[in-house]
Amino acid sequence: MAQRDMYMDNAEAEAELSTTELQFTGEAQDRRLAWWREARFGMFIHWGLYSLLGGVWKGKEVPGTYGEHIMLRGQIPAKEYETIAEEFNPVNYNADEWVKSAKDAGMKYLVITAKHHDGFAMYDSPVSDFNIVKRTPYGRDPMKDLAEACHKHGVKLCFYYSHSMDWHHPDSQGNTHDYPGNIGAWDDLESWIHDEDKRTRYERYLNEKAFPQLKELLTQYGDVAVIWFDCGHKVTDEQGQRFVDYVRSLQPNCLINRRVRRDGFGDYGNSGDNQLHIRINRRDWESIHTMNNSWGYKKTDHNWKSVKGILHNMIDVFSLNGNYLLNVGPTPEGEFDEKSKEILAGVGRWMNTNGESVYGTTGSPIGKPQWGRCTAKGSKLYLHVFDWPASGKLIVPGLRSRIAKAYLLADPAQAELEHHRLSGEDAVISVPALPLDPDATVVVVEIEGSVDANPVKRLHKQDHLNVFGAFDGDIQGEKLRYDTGKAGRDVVTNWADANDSISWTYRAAEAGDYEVKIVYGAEEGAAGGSFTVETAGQKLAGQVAPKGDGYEFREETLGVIRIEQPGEYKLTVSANELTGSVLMNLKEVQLAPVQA
Ligand code: H79
Repeated sequence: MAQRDMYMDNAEAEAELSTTELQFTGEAQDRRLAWWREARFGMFIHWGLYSLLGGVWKGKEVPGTYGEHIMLRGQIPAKEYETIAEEFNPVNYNADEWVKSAKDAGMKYLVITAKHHDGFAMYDSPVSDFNIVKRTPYGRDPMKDLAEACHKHGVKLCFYYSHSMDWHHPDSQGNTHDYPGNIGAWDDLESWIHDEDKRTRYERYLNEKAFPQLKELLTQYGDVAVIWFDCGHKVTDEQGQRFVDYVRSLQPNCLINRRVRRDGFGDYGNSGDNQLHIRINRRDWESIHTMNNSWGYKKTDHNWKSVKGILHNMIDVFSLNGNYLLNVGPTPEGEFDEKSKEILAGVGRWMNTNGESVYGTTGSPIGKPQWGRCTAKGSKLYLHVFDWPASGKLIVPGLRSRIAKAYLLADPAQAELEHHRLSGEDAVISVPALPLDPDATVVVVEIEGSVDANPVKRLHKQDHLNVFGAFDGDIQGEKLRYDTGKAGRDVVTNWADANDSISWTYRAAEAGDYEVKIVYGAEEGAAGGSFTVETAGQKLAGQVAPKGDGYEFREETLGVIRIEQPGEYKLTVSANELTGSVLMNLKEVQLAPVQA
């Protein structure tokens, strides 16, 4: 848990903020955030000296996922790392092309690494000559061109600045291979805040480099829309607040992400790096994702996501009222690689047709429908259908408002789709036999009056498998907790207490039979036991069969349950007996309709 908390801020904590705290941040923040809430979609760019190495040092791949951490993971001495600058010459860099490709992909803002943890400034920094203008044959300031291109094309310019860590400065944090007396990469606050020497020297780094460089970034490039800070767990509340105040004093409209310190600081929050699954619909948050695994260019990283996967991920975030930043790691020559360009083009094609369902929208009022996701704007709901209904009948679950009109967003004629009410809670829309876009087809629903909806999950009797994912369930108990939500980690884990359970609420619109399946991982030698799945007064028993590392998922069919009456029900998975130190990592429960 500590490991996880280190580098993400807590998505759930906002719900616990008192109303006075919210009022305190209210109006000015609303004004600052207006463009950002409208924008929804941006580009992240990780580009620095590390891009030149592409994850390889002296012919060997350095361990670790992130190319931009090579200096630390490879324990490369600062003096040696400095020398690679002599080969950094991104002659193919064309700021206009970068900004245009962001714009073509539908992105409204761009966040670029002005300085990452390695301490190298990718701009003209009078404060530290460890910068691209002074140390490379390129000798120019790429941020100047980028600022111009952004301002020209109407894309917001934002800077990532590593404030808390700097592996080059002798008094900062992280680099103990050159500076053994420094604060280590894994050291927590407690380890140094009472250490006079470490604290004084760290303050010197802040005063000598971090604050003055921020001033450069906020005075040399015109309007900066966001300063994107990282690893705020490494600074004190007081230091974090100083960063906030300093940015505000230089550019009062510039947004600050919460990683400047932690919850309660800055303007908006972030989920974890590459976190795919998030639990709640919160105000003003941003999800950040790479196209492969690394942020900075890495020659050996070929684990590219599909356009469809990225689109589903993005739309999921939008439906939870979040913004989405998609990362590109340009090459040392200053170009986007072919694969990144291909992905951007695919995403751009979708955004070009469906952008209306993204910009200025807010999260779903109807929860997470089984067939996809939903976003909303004014009197329109945008239904993002991932799983097209074979019957041609798309059920809009929990929509109590009357539908005035329904049509396909990609249809320029906006031909009306037939629709009718199933009940006070549900409506149904007749859709064509095939989706217009197999990745995600958007159905627009115009409603009468304001939105009246029920977000409780509705059970489907045809077309869709009913999936109850761990991240959508509510945990009861002491030990059980949500995993990181990263790829393959969308489970509840640490099921170490037999009294713990997880449950979901759902609504059945009609009677029916469902086959119950459970999907879980269980580590050999660690997990094991028995459990019960209970719903609508019926119980099904199961036995955990351990296999692999706890994330090798297996599916087990437990039996059939019958829903006799329409109504709201609870589905609960509880432990009976633990035979290992934990029960299992539960991923999901499925209710598959059984045709009578
Ligand atoms: O910029 C990207 C990552 O490089 C950055 N956040 C995204 C946006 C990031 N910095 N740190 N982390 C993510 C989390 C990893 C932290 C650690 Fe470590 C890995 C702590 C210890 C091992 C980094 C490498 C700090 C010390 C070594």
